[in-house]
Amino acid sequence: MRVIDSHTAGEPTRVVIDGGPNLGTGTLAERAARLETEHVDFCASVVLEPRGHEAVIGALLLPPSDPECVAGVIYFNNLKNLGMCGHATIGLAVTLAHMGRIGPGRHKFETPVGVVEIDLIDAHTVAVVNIEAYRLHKDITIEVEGHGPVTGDVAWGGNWFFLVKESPLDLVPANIRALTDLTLRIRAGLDKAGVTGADGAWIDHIELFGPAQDPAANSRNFVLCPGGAYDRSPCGTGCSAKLACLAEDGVLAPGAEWLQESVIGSTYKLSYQPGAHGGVIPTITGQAFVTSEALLILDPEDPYRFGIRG
Ligand code: PYC
Repeated sequence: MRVIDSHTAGEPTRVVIDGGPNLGTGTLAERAARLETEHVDFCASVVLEPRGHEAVIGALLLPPSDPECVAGVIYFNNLKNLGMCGHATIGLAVTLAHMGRIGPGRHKFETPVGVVEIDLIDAHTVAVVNIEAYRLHKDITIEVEGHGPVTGDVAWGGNWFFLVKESPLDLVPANIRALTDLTLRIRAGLDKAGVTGADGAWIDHIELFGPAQDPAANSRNFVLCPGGAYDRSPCGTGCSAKLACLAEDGVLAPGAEWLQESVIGSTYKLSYQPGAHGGVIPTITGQAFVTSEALLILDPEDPYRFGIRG
């Protein structure tokens, strides 16, 4: 299996170029459902230790069903598929450019939650125009074990997020363990209170916000991902959910820029335009770098060829 690794603002992406499972035909959403239910070993072998680690996002490159798209892609992590993934879309664009498959300019990718457009600005810099993001609930208060009440918004940015405006802890690398523990407890509190996304969807990402460290940035965040890892980048889909909230609260005008810092200090430049259904169409601009090209070997005698599972 041939893979190309990259990181976007510190968050890793592993693009599977060939050697992935045959998912048949159909929409990306249909093929993604097959990947998640019938090819658990494949996903685990790509992203889990000993070849990967908890933060790696896999990106399975597939032929698109929409002829306007240059590529189809299914994103997955150490737990499940992701509907969309902002950092991995930037990583995929830079990877395709590294391979000579796309040049500067606009291109479309098909994902399980819709078509996204990218602008390859240079070899490392990509602007992603995401699917429409929106806020479902404002100011939901839940009880968090060992902490007390926490208030946040529920919003969609390609994945479901619970966004807490004022983090109870400082958003610094030294607090990553404590932030991970707190956000896991917030997620358990949401589950216990029965708070979900639309149609009962699990809110699998938790996002805390606080003051930026760089005077040029507007805000800093910490994002818990579904499998318990934290996002090293400011999280593209999380930023999309944030833009939907900023727009609805009247804090950011269409076209105005917002610089979002991650817990490690990396940044994305954000803006939005009004969406057709009352939400926003986010643009996320960031940089990715290719870090390796590799051939993954699954030796039938290797007891951990399908990853170390907890
Ligand atoms: O950038 O959207 C994102 C993302 C989701 C999970 C990790 N990164």
